[in-house]
Amino acid sequence: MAKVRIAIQNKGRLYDDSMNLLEGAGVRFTGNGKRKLLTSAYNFPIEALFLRDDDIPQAVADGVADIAIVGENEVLEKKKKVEVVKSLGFSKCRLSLAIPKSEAYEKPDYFNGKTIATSYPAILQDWLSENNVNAEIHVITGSVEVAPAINLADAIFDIVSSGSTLVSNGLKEVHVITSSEALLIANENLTDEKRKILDEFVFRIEAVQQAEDKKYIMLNCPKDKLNEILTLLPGMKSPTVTSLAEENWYSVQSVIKEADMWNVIVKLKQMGAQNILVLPIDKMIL
Ligand code: PRT
Ligand code: ZN
Repeated sequence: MAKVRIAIQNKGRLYDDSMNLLEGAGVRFTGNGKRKLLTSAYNFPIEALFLRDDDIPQAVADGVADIAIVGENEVLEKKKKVEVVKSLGFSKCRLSLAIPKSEAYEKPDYFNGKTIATSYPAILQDWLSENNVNAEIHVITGSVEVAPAINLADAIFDIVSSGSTLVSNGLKEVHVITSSEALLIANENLTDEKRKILDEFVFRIEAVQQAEDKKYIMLNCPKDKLNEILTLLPGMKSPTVTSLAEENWYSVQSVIKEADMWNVIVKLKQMGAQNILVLPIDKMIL
């Protein structure tokens, strides 16, 4: 039987979330096998190939791996032909231009005649060309943010997340060229058999993602409060309402967004709900 080979970053920022995603989708590897170059899952037709993230787009384009989890920044930079299957919602960051904080910035032509240090020359060059800016690109890998301080460049183009690396290097972010998050990508010519395995994998990921920001809520309420309470609880299709053994009392069950949870609970209590239970949801299939 065919196996789908998934490329995962071998260490670094994407590793833990990638492995958690596989685990949430029920894909299990034998304990000590995780850090080998190649390891097979024992309960799903997937094998994991661990690579540097820079090498992942090429590996997928060439079919060395069938699918992969990698940052959008690497996909944009490497310009390899791959299919983007899904955004995964983690490793969110932006790719921004930053300059010494004492400098004044108004618009892109600030960068005319300047030297910009970056590990993402292709993304930067596209933006410079689109904006008719003539700047010199200085490619460095790692510690790009120190380049202005040591006079290696006037500015930098790099990944920013909280912004604290820029601040501690006396820089300020002046323009976001693009944002990025982890993507599930695939080779464009998967066999039907591998495509079916990928579809099953995506189905499982989506069940986990659907459940992620949701809670299951259960409560009891008297009959005369029922209608008002139901207006607050939309549910997946509609809330489940069952009668309790005690006359004129109902049990209501529904799904709510975690972000709304405390708000909803306060209102439910005011409306006369009792015995409110909030439970985690592991998977959700719509
Ligand atoms: O060894 P390998 O080549 O595989 O790893 P790597 O060193 O190239 O990448 P790694 O592990 O650092 O990051 C992997 C991916 O995580 C990146 O390609 C992005 O898609 C994503 N990501 C998300 C980030 C960040 N957030 C991030 N903050 N990658 C890097 N950073 C760095 C950034 O380079 C800068 O030095 O963190 C610093 C900025 O962070 P703040 O919070 O101070 O703004
Ligand atoms: Zn890398």
